[in-house]
Amino acid sequence: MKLDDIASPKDIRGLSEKELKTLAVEIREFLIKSISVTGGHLSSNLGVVELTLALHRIFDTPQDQILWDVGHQSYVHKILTGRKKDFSTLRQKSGLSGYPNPQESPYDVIHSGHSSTSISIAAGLARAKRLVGDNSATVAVIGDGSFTAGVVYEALNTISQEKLPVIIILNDNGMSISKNVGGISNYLKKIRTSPSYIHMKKETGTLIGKIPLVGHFLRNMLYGTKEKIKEVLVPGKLFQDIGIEYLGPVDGHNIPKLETLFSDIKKTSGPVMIHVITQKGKGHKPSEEDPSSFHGVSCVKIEKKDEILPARKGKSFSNVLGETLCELAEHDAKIFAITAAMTDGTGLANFAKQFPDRFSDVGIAEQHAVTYALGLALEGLKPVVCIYSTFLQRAYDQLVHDIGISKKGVLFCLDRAGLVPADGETHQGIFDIAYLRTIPNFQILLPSGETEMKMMLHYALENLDGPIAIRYPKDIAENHPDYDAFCYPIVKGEAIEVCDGTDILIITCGTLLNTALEARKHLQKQEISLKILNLRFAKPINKSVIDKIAKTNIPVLILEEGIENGGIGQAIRAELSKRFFTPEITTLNIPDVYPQTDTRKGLLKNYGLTLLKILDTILNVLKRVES
Ligand SMILES: Cc1ncc(C[n+]2csc(CCOP(=O)(O)OP(=O)(O)O)c2C)c(N)n1
Repeated sequence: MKLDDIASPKDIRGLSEKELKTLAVEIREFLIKSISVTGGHLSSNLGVVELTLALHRIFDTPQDQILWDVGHQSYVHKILTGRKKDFSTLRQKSGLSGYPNPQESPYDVIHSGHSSTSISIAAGLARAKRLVGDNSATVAVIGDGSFTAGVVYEALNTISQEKLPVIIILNDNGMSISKNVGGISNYLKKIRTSPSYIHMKKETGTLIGKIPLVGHFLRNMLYGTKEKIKEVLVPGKLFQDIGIEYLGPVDGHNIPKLETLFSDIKKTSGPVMIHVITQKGKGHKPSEEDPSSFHGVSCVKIEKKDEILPARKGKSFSNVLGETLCELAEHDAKIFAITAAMTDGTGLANFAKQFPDRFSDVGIAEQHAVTYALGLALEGLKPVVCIYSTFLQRAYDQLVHDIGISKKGVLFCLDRAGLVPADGETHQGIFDIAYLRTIPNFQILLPSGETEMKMMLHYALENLDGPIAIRYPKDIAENHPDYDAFCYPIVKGEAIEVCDGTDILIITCGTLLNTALEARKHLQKQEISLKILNLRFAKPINKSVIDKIAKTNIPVLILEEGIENGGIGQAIRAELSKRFFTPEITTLNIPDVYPQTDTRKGLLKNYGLTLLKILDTILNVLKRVES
């Protein structure tokens, strides 16, 4: 069977063990080749080839439902469900999503991208199926990294209480993006390295049973003392004790073994967990040796890690954060950095090495990360929670209830804020300005480039008498040559008049300031003069700033990389509406939609936030005002 001949899981169900082995090799070769061109999640997918084959052979998908937690490891599933031909478009505009997407295929149950939701969804599905007598299987495939999130335990509580027939496949490779952390992770490791209960139960039992005369008696005695033996030998006792049948650990690259287990539990009437051990990056030496670097890659040369392409030109905002935080922590022993499983992504790798006593990776536990920071702040430390904008959404109540009310000094560094390329709607960082603006006592700052980012970090850590957020995009932190941020010290709520002009006032902040300055240069040639106000703060915006805007007698264009509802534009309009005079205002931002997969440039263009689009808008506004 050739990989190209697979149109659906039906095509793999009759294959021999030998054919499956060949197919697994072909799938790996295809993944490596294809991701080397498009980029994507490599090592996680290489690790689940056999697991995915076994699942689709034993379960009657799509009637039996498989939920891929996070969904970044669903590429093999996509290949086996007729989507191999689309892999050249992976993570591109109108292309194949890098995550499950029900609009792509009936085999994808639900959109995902954020971790640890699969067991809760499976619980809901299973409960609903019970109501209508549907006995199709509900399977949640979840990695050990995703298994660190609190919501997983809320879901386990329900499936145990309601005895729901949810089948949990715990895909344990010992890794999150980086090494998995914490007590649960250690517990799983203990199981991984202890003798297998399945061995004891099935193989020892069978062997003993074969002993002439006494064998049967011995086996019964063995099972008679099962409870005692369990205490010593049963891995996964924790799960057994909360009412979830635990089976494993089992080699996740051994298809016959996996299939025997899956067949055994396929028609389970209660919750079951199968603990599957896999190797992240299997079959690609560089990924096997360094699965973190190959977790998510832009493009990859097949042989060497150091040939990851493309080499990014210039420092990213994440780099600037990491560097500056290290510099500041050298002189300030109170600085303490926290990440939720994103040490590398947020730029904290060096900080973690340099200041291990003042660093904590809490696993995929954003809610806990926020409230943990409050505890540190109560003891006088300066916690810096480094987190992606999209993942901080998880912790809204912690922000409101724990941080906002206490007014304690916690700095939030929101990476990947704004429009995020390649990952699609699940990872957009466009909501943070709106959700943080609703919370009393928060300051929100947006740096335009490297210098302002550094200044904002200094400002925040020197004035950390309440919650502060600095949000910045997945982009290069470039300083614009026409704006020397150093000349303007940061003052709470104060905006900077970057340049004066007579035709239109541009109000903006963050990296859009650089685009506005480019627009100014272009329009100078047409003798159109732009006045530019860099807000710096999305909150607070001082009354004096609003007063100045209110007095403007030229049209205003507000540029913001965030959603319209609850955004900066709306905030300014609301303040102005309290005054008698309001200037003519146009706003460019993201409307009430989930932006789809695209490049960052493509996304900015879609919402009118590129240079050309801004020039267009300015000319249209001026035309409208003239007529
Ligand atoms: C709420 C949330 N926080 C962070 C992430 C970023 N993230 C994506 S995959 C991943 C690691 C998941 O580890 P695991 O579940 O063990 O899967 P593996 O990649 O090891 O197969 C993380 C932290 C996310 N997707 N969702």
